[in-house]
Formats: sequence, structure tokens, C-alpha cells
Amino acid sequence: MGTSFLWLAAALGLLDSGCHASTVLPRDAVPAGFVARPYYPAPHGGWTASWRESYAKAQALVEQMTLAEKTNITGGVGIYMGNTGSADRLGFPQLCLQDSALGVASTDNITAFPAGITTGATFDKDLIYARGVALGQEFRGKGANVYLGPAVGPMGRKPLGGRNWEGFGSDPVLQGISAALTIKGVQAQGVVATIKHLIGNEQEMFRMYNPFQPGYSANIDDRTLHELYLWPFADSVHAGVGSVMTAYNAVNGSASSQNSYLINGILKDELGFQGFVMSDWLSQISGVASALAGLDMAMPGDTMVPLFGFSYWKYDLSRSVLNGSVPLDRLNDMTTRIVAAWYQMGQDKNYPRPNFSSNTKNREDLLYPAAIASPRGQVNWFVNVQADHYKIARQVAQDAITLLKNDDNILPLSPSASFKVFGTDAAVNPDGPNACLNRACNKGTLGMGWGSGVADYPYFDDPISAIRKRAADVTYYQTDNFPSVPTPKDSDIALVFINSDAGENSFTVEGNNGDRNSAKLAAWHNGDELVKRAAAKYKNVIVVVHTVGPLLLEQWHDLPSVKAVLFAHLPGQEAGESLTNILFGETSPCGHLPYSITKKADDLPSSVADLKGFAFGQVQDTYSEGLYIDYRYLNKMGTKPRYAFGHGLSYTNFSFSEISISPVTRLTTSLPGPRAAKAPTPQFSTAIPPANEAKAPKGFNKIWRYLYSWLLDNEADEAYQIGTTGSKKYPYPEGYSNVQTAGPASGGDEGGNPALWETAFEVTLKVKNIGTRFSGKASVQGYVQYPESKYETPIVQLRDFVKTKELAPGEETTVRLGFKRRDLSVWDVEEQNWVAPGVKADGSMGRYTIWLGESSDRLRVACYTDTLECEGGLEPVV
Ligand SMILES: *[C@@H]1O[C@H](CO)[C@@H](O)[C@H](O)[C@H]1NC(C)=O
Ligand SMILES: *[C@@H]1O[C@H](CO)[C@@H](O)[C@H](O)[C@H]1NC(C)=O
Ligand SMILES: *[C@@H]1O[C@H](CO)[C@@H](O)[C@H](O)[C@H]1NC(C)=O
Ligand SMILES: *[C@@H]1O[C@H](CO)[C@@H](O)[C@H](O)[C@H]1NC(C)=O
Ligand SMILES: CC(=O)N[C@H]1CO[C@H](CO)[C@@H](O)[C@@H]1O
Ligand SMILES: CC(=O)N[C@H]1CO[C@H](CO)[C@@H](O)[C@@H]1O
Repeated sequence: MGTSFLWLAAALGLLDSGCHASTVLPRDAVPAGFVARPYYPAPHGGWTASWRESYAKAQALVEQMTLAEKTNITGGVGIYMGNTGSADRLGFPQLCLQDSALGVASTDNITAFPAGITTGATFDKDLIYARGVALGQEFRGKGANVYLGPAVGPMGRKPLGGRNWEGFGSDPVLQGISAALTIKGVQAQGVVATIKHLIGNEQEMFRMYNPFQPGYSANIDDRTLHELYLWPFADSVHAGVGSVMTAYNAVNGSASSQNSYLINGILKDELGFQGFVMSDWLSQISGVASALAGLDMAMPGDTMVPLFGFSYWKYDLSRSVLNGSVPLDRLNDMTTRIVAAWYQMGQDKNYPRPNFSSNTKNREDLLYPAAIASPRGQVNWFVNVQADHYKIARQVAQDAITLLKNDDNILPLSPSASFKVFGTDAAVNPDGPNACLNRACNKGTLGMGWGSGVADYPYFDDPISAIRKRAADVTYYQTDNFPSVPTPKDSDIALVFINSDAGENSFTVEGNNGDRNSAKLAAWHNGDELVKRAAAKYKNVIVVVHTVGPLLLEQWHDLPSVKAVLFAHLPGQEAGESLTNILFGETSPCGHLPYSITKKADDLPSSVADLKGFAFGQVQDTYSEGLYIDYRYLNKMGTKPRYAFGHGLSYTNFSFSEISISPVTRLTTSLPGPRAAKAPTPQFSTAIPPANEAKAPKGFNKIWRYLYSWLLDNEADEAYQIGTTGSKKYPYPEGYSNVQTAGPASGGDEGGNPALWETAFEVTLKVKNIGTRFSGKASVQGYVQYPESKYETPIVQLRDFVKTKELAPGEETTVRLGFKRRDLSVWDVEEQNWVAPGVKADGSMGRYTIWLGESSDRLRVACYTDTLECEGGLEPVV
């Protein structure tokens, strides 16, 4: 969602007399070889066992709905009007869909949790789930039906990309496991989670369609799509996610909101998604075409250019059904998917009504803020939903803190030292933590990026306050220009705070249009210079970095006085004590990098390192690097990064012992077994309904700009005439069909063929804290190296991870990692299925090497799937 874009769009819209017509922008040519294949019809939902009951209930309700009720609940009532339409007569409410992935946006008395990237840096499944539970409780407490998170697209392919921080890190497995756990936590509270953005939204600039230019096209080949970008969506569907949000950009030239191959084919048929697909705000660009392509809900309901009271759906969807262009069958499926998701989460029972407004902080205000004249009423109840969630927020922030370097064991610090603190990032924004709308400024401690992925801070625990609570001798220089300071003592400790921000394209901050197009991989506000100046003066410099993603550290990293570097990522409201708990040794740091930090920006290929600039027509973003992003690329090229993916130090050391591997479900074929047939889905009458089902009630009083699903009497009659006589034909897209298909071999249940999700091998080991002074949590990361085969694969790929509980010195624990069929497979483009290349023709198991370690470049322990042996003390493979 993007506020400033709206005003721009509205201004542009004045020039665009045809803005309510469902014209599709002409498609621009994509590079040779990339095609957006047609996939029709939209598969019906309701064929998996886990959703059967909810679909039965949904069918019973949808059968009673009129045409206008169905088209009412499949679309929003208009931007700034909030929510979807309802079917009040049948007790189906307006659904409140609310940002953001890190907390309930635009309201008070909530918790501003650490961002996705911070959550990913914990590598801690229990904590990720606990954050999901707490988020779900807060959304429910505010009466929001749908949590617009988590985000796994962007994946973090481009280090400069603006919204990477909303996701969990630049690896599909870290993203996928984190997303699935978040979804389970949120949905266990009865809130529908939304996995977003499907797919390829890897940069902000040029992402959106406007009347003059299409959004950029992410050109992704089939194997790369499956093994990287789609992977976390598959985990999310497997976790039972209730909704999916499409992306702004196009894929292979076709807009994500109406890409039939992506929505109908990949998401609904192959991954077996049973919930509903919504558009991102104002990303819908057509009416009939998007319905046929599988979109189920249009948000916020307006056309591409909003605020004129026009919609591609709502009244026009009623018309499209009456005139026979959108089969009633498709509308029934859309409606049933939405209602089924509502039942699936139990929202039919005692679900609270929304008790806040994201448009205003006032108790009473306009009820329809986008209308010129609107009645007033109470819109905010200030319900406090925080409970004790600050504890989880703080734990996540703390366990994400990634110690990159700690020379001379300078950390942890003694509170009796003399501290000189530098950098405006150490203290809360002096204008207040929420002074900038949607956090679209970089002032004070950076707790989150900017854009729609933010929440308001209820308070802000800043580092400087927390440091002052611990230590008596603290001098703070609240400036980013190195000040004149008294002659330092050798024992002085300089703490230098620097940051790097990014966000959504709807705002430009200090020349950065969402992506870090201007700042690039340098610290903001001349932070690198601040570190260098401090390092020239003081003997002991500790650098704390709040950042949306990687930075280049080379200017100062190796200066002798730069003793320690910590990445605190984006901590949310709990930035202070989470940091001092680490700095002063309350506990050991245990965060790990959710991306690699290279020595130079161009250590990555230009398709990834560079942002796409302006082009006439559609900007083309071609994924020519294929599977090779982040550590996959660096390893392939033999390029050593400054810090590898997964790196993170502790104050203590851990040992791995008694390592063993055992088969669980034996893989004896390289292909998964045949899928089960789809179970029957709800059947409805497909006859065009009577025109009066779409006619507005007599004496109905329209609120200006509010989007309704009713037509005028003559409009309804005319459309019905066309539909029932077949006097005009809709020009259906190439490949259009109305006959439901059996679905691909790679499908079969939520997440695809269930065989893909069976655990093939389990590795167990003992992890011991072999230090003597500090307790700490260890991260065990499992990377798979594939056997030689006709498929080229990245040298190692993360497949599972575990974080231990807090281990006291000498304490030991047993951990387990699991490796599924999918974790040992590649996507075969010819076969259109997952193939495990290590399974031999005679059914015996070949050699996958499962590497274990605390980081992607410190893999010294390996287990082999053929001999079922494990050994340690090896030279790392990368
Ligand atoms: C994009 O084009 C490539 C190359 O033809 C194809 O393999 C892939 O399936 C296409 N993806 C989509 C989503 O259409
Ligand atoms: C559509 O939803 C709006 C908002 O809840 C409601 O006022 C209107 O009556 C609904 N229309 C129908 C046909 O139920
Ligand atoms: C039916 O109505 C829709 C929405 O206005 C329109 O796009 C479509 O072209 C119409 N179909 C026919 C056959 O007139
Ligand atoms: C951990 O082990 C490494 C080398 O094995 C050693 O250099 C380091 O000092 C140890 N750290 C602690 C905190 O014991
Ligand atoms: C407990 C708490 O933070 N309550 C706040 C809820 O929101 C209102 C309005 O912003 C504040 O006045 C309360 O202090
Ligand atoms: C409008 C509305 O339903 N407000 C409710 C918000 O939630 C609180 C607490 O759950 C209720 O007391 C309000 O009635």
C-alpha cells in the first residue's frame, strides 16, 4: 500500500477519462524464452481433507447468498473506507484486513515487534512461533480478521531492495520455516494470515502499474521459481495459510494479480492452496481477466486510479456474471474460498468486531473518511492488546543480535568502564518515535524500515537510556559528525551507532526511493566516517549497526581499534535492554546473519547487485543468476565474503558430539509417488442468476466513493439480457477453458505432493557449552550438498536449523534436524516434478552430504545418506 502514490495516481487519473473501464494495458515484450502461459480455469477450492468441514459450512452459507452479496464480499468498499463488503443478512461481516507483518499498523496500545529480518536472525523456531502467537493475539484483540503478513517476497535477492527487512532473510528455507511458524502462531489465535507478495517483488522502484507504464516484469525460469522464490510460499500453504497476496510487479510480462499460470496453476493447483487470493492495494488492473486468472478478492476495491468510486469488481463483477463473461462458477468459488477461510479460523464464533480506525487516532471521527460528507461516530476504542508481549519482542530482538567480531574478547563490557557513545542512532528520534508518518524518515534509533510494513511504537526503549541504566560513566555525543572530545584514556570504550534504512516505494527518504538506491551499502549519515574518526581517537571501538540488510564494512572493519561489531538488525520497540543484556554479558549473543556480507557490492552478479533503472515500456528484471543468490553465488565463485550467511559469534563455545543420521521414510524412487485425486468440491448451480439479485434496494442512499456491488435496474437487466441470450461474446484469453482439471503430478495436498513433506533423514547430535564463564544458545544449521548428477546445484543449501535452549557452562542438550524429500530434490523442468537425484535407479540411496555447523562457512561435521555415517573435524566444503 502506498499513500503518496495514491495522490500521484489521483492526479494522473484526472487525465485518464477511461479509468473505470477494464482495459488491460498492452503487454510489453519480455526477454526471449520467458513466457506467461495460460492456465485455466481457476481450480475450485475445497478438495483437501483439512479444509473439508469449513468448505461444507461455507457452501451452506454461500448457497443462500444473492449475486450482490457474493460480489460484495469479494471486494473492498474503497480506499480509506476500510474492510470488505459484508452479507449482513446472513451474518457474514465485513472483514478487516490489516497491516503490518510486525504489529497492528496505524493504531495504539499495541506492540511494535522486531521486523522479519530480525526474527530470521534468531534462527530460533520456538521464538518465531511465539512472536506469531503474540501478533495473532494483538490482531484478534483489535478485531482485525486478517493479518497482512508474513512477507517472504521479497526474498532478499537484491541487497539494495527496499522491503527485504519485512521478510526473514536471503534464503528460501530460512524464509519458509519462519513464515510457516509465524502463520501457525497467528492462525492458532483465529486470525487469517496472509503470505505475500506472490511473487518476484525484489525491488521497489517501478513495481506498480500506472496508466502510463506497467510494473516491472520479474522474469524467472521455472526451476529458480520452484527452488527459491516459491519455496517459502509452499511452506506457507503447507502450514494452512488462509490467504495469499499477489505482488505489484508482473512475472514473465503478466501482472501478478492476473497471472493465470501463477495463481491458477502454481498456487491453487500445484500447491493446493485452499484459501483466498487477494490483490495488493491498487494492484488490480482488470475485471474479468483477473477473475478468470484466479484472483478472489480485490483490495481495496478501487480501480488502479482510486478515489473516483470506480471498481473493476463489485458492481462490475455483478455485471460480468449477469452478462455471462465471468462464469457464476468462478464467483461461487471466490466467495466460498473467502467464507471457508473465515470458518477455518473459527471466526464465526465470538470473533471481536474491529475496534480501531487506521485513518485517525481520535475517539470520534468521520465514519467514511474518503467521502466528502460523512457522518461521525466513535471509531476508536483504544483497546490495549499488549499483554506482556514486550517480553517476546525483547527476546527476539536480543536473540537476533549478531556478534560479527569480538577481538580480544572485548565484549562483554564491564559496567564500571568509561563509555563514550556516538551517533544519533543511539537515541530515540527527538521528535518522538512516531514523528514521521509510516516511519518515513531516518532519525534516531532505527527500529524498523518505512512504508506499509510498520506499526506505531507504543514507547521506545532506546539504547542510550538502557546503557545509562547499566553504567555510571557515560558521555553521549548525539551527533553523526565526530565532535571534538577530551583526550581519551586508553581504557575508554567508544560505542558507535550507525544505521541503514530502506522501505516502501511510496516514500522517498534522504534520496532513497524505497530501495537503497542512493545510500547503497554505506551507512547513512556518514556513519562509516564516524566509525573511522572514532577509531582514530579511541583504542576500543565497538560498532553497533541497526540495519535493513547488509552493509560494506571494509572501510573500517580491520582498523586495529575496531574491536567488536554487532548487527542489531531492526529491533522494534525493545532496542535498548535487548542490546545492553548482550553488551554487558547478561547472556551471550546468539543471532546469526540472515544474509551474507560481501567485501564489495560487485562480489554479487550485477543482476542482483544492481537495481533496475528507468526504461520506456516495461522494466525487465531478469533473474539471469538463477539459483545463485547470496551464499549460493559466493560459494560457486569461490568468493569469500566478509561474513558468511549464518555467521554469528558467542561469548562461549559449543561442541557437537554423538552425531548420528537415520532414515525415517525411506526414499526408494527419485520421483515422489503418485498423488491422490482431488476430493469432490462444493457444487453450485451455474445458471445466470436473476437480474434482481444485483439491483439496489429501493430508496438506497449511496455514500460517495463507497464501493457497492449493486447495479442500477436497467444496467442489471441489460447485462442479464446479454448473458442469457449470448448476444455478445467476451473475448476470452488464449488457452481459456471452463473444465476443471485433475491437477499436476507435483500437487496433491496443501504444499504439493504430500510425499515431498515426508522426513527422509533425521540427524541427532549433542550440543555442549564447553565454555566456563557464560551461558548461551547454540545454533545448529544443516546444509545439504547434493550428489553429482545431471543437475547443477549450489554447493551447499540450508535445509533445517535448530537453536538450543540456554545452556549453562558444561551443560549439554540433544537436538534433531529433519531433511524431507523436498530438501533432497531439484525441480525438473521437463518432468514438471521434484526429482531426488541421489536415489539410484535400483532404489538404493546415493550420497547426499549433510553438513552441520554454526554458520554456512564453518561446516566441519558431515553425515552421509549412503553409509549413514557421520564424521567431524573436516575441512569446510566452502
Ligand atoms: C516464465 O518463463 C519461463 C521460461 O519460459 C518458464 O519456465 C516459467 O514457467 C514462466 N513462469 C511463469 C510464472 O509463467
Ligand atoms: C455490502 O457491504 C456493505 C458494507 O458492509 C453493506 O452496507 C451493504 O449492504 C452490502 N451489500 C449487500 C448486497 O449485502
Ligand atoms: C460484461 O461486463 C464486464 C464488466 O463491465 C465487461 O468487461 C464485459 O466486456 C462484459 N461482457 C460482455 C459480453 O459484454
Ligand atoms: C572458542 O574457541 C576458539 C578456538 O577454538 C578460541 O579462540 C576462543 O577463545 C574460544 N572462545 C571462548 C569464549 O572460549
Ligand atoms: C496502556 C496504554 O498505552 N494506553 C494508551 C492507549 O491509547 C491511548 C490513545 O493513544 C493512550 O492515551 C493510552 O495511554
Ligand atoms: C466496536 C466494537 O465492537 N468495539 C469493541 C472493541 O473491543 C472491545 C474489547 O474487546 C469491546 O469492548 C468493544 O465493544
